[in-house]
Amino acid sequence: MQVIPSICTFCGVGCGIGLRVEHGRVVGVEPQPGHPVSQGQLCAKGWSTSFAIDPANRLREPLIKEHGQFRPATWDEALERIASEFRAAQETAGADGVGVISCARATNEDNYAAQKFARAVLGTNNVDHCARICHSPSVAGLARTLGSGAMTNSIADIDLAELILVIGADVTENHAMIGARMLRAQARGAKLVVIDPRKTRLARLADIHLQLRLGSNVALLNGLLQIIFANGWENAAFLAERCEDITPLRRHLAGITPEQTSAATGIPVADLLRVAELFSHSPAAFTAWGMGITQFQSGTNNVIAVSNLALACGQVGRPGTGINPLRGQNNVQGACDMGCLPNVYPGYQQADAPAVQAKFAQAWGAPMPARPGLTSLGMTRAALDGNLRALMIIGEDPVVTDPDQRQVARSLQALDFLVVFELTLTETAKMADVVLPAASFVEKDGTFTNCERRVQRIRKAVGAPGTARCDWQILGDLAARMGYAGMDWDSAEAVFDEMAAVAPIFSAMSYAELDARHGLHWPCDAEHPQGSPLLHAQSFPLGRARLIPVSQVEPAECPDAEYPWLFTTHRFHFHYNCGSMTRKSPLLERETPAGLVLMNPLDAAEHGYADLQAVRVSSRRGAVEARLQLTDDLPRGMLAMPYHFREAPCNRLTNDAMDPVSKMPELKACAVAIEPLPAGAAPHNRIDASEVAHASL
Ligand SMILES: Nc1nc2c(c(=O)[nH]1)N[C@H]1C(S)=C(S)[C@@H](COP(=O)(O)OP(=O)(O)OC[C@H]3O[C@@H](n4cnc5c(=O)[nH]c(N)nc54)[C@H](O)[C@@H]3O)O[C@H]1N2
Ligand SMILES: Nc1nc2c(c(=O)[nH]1)N[C@H]1C(S)=C(S)[C@@H](COP(=O)(O)OP(=O)(O)OC[C@H]3O[C@@H](n4cnc5c(=O)[nH]c(N)nc54)[C@H](O)[C@@H]3O)O[C@H]1N2
Ligand code: SF4
Ligand SMILES: [Mo]
Repeated sequence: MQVIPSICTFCGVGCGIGLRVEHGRVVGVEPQPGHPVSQGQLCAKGWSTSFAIDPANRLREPLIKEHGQFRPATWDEALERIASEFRAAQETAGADGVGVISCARATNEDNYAAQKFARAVLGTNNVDHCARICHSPSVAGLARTLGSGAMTNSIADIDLAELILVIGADVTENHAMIGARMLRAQARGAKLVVIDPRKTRLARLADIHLQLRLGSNVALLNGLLQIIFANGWENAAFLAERCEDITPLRRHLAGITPEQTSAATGIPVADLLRVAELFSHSPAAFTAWGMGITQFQSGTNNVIAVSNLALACGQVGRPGTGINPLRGQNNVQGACDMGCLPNVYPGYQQADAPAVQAKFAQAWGAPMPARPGLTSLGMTRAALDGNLRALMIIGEDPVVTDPDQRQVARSLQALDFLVVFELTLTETAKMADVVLPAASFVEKDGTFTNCERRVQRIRKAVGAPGTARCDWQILGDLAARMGYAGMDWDSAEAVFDEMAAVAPIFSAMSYAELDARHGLHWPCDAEHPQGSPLLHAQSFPLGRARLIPVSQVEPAECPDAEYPWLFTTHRFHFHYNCGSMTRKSPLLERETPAGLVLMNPLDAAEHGYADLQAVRVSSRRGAVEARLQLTDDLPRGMLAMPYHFREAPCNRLTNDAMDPVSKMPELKACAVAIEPLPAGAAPHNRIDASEVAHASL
């Protein structure tokens, strides 16, 4: 048996795996010994990788829909159809009448190709990906406070931290190897503080759990900061040396009392005082956050409030500290870095800057679009309005993972043409006119960039099933068919080298350098040839950092007489996003086999519900049936669902009210009603999205 070193395909931790290959098949996975991130361990999802990519579960040939049914097609026919449909859409609706949604699960090389295809071949900046509904508020918020939106420190800094502050992240479940590292830090004496409305596993083990009222993040963070200012616990030297004038922020917070903060958040004054004192006095505090603060209409403000707190206490720019958004997908950092965003080119070069446009027009030999493009939800809305006619989705399943499923289904149906590149026939792929089989990460060379900006190599271990191909190859062929010759690379390495030549933050990276060690952190250039595990030690990209006054904003939809329960969505350890990969594993499927609605047992007793009872949950946008699971993880008055289960799709309920800055939808809060199903009835939901688009749910 051969063991080929690679990187896990699931979350942004970026664990090192070995692919066990026998007779041309990946038969298992083992941890890479000595890998600096995973240190010889993997979580349950990593161990179960071989099911997720098994050829038996995969698309093998292109499919074209005729009279509502898919039939197999040749690559020639499928690509010709895509080329002509995209050209036709642009003739009717202009260059911006088409769009590309790229894939944070695919490689940097695939993502570089996707945005180059959008800009150089289609002539539009309509390119985006799932970061929009993930960490876009972190990117927007930190751009305003520091000038750069990535993790400032590295995962290894957890080993050096004296205090770890986790806000709105369920780390043991979702970034399992980072969660384990935090618990090891606590065992050696670091203090662990968790801010979360649920009693997560990490919250139960923490030294202090601030179980705040859901959505009261800015009230809490402002309140902590006011206690720090009132007691003179801020880091005056750091503020004077590294930050802009903080007088406006001091004034903004001056009137707040700990009692008011306690009333607004539900947290006892004594706990507020203790956390403010611990955080401000710690020699090194590592701050990390996730979807519990970004997925709100106040997402950008929430991130700014975290940044304010860390800056005021000087907890950034040194080992063991940092302002650290825990990026979710294995390569979501990379998809952003590659420029799969409507406003930036590779390496965060601004799409509306004439000098940048001129640079890429010259490098790629094609005119560049003048204006920034639409976001992913902007594209689906434009489809409904008839302004976007053709869409390419490379490895995303918005029918299951975007808010307000019926609206998403209607948008996709309103398109003239949809093409999806996928490993399997997802709910979104079922809606497509053409589906292309994509090679998975074990069938290609390339790179993934984990949450700490570490670019790591993945390697082709086996051939792809049927005629499946790498996303960058498919895009290159399609480009040639559409009359553009600048994407005819002969290897993933050639794509990477072209990328490194146009994106200064990668200029000193090459496959040889990445192979020689366990990857490199960007920026990696002439000044930092060994990469940059720690950012902002001397100065910030903005020069001085900014502490910006922000105020508490409640969720767009709060419980009322008609929809009396607060509803939130989160993740389970054993399943990953739309579930299209982890649910192929019988081992993972055995652990959490189906959609559940979580409820506090005291609420159940009061309203007469029992564990595993079948219920119907409804919001202003739709309804879903599932079974109840009683758990005191949840506070009273709140219901929660995971979003991995296509047959119990919680995104039928969620609200697409958006953060005005980042366009993040409010996936963490809306209002719902619940009712029992008749005795003996089992939960049942219509799954077919084309039916869902028309049904009254
Ligand atoms: N097992 C597994 N791992 C995954 C994924 C997966 O699907 N499954 N997905 C990956 C992806 S794409 C991402 S982005 C990451 C996401 O990882 P996380 O950020 O951990 O994601 P969630 O579980 O959605 O939400 C995190 C926490 O936010 C809390 N929360 C809700 N509202 C509030 C609030 O108002 N304030 C605070 N402070 N907390 C709140 C929830 O209770 C929850 O515990 O995980 C990645 N890893
Ligand atoms: N209610 C609710 N909804 C949410 C969230 C939430 O917390 N609550 N979280 C949001 C977040 S943070 C995120 S990131 C999104 C994730 O939403 P999605 O990106 O839609 O979720 P994934 O399951 O990761 O889908 C990726 C698809 O890519 C395919 N794939 C994997 N590798 C490749 C490849 O190399 N090439 C191609 N072409 N395809 C590939 C997989 O088969 C899979 O179907 O969900 C969001 N939706
Ligand atoms: S922690 Fe994340 S990267 Fe590591 S094995 Fe688990 S899913 Fe894979
Ligand atoms: Mo995410």
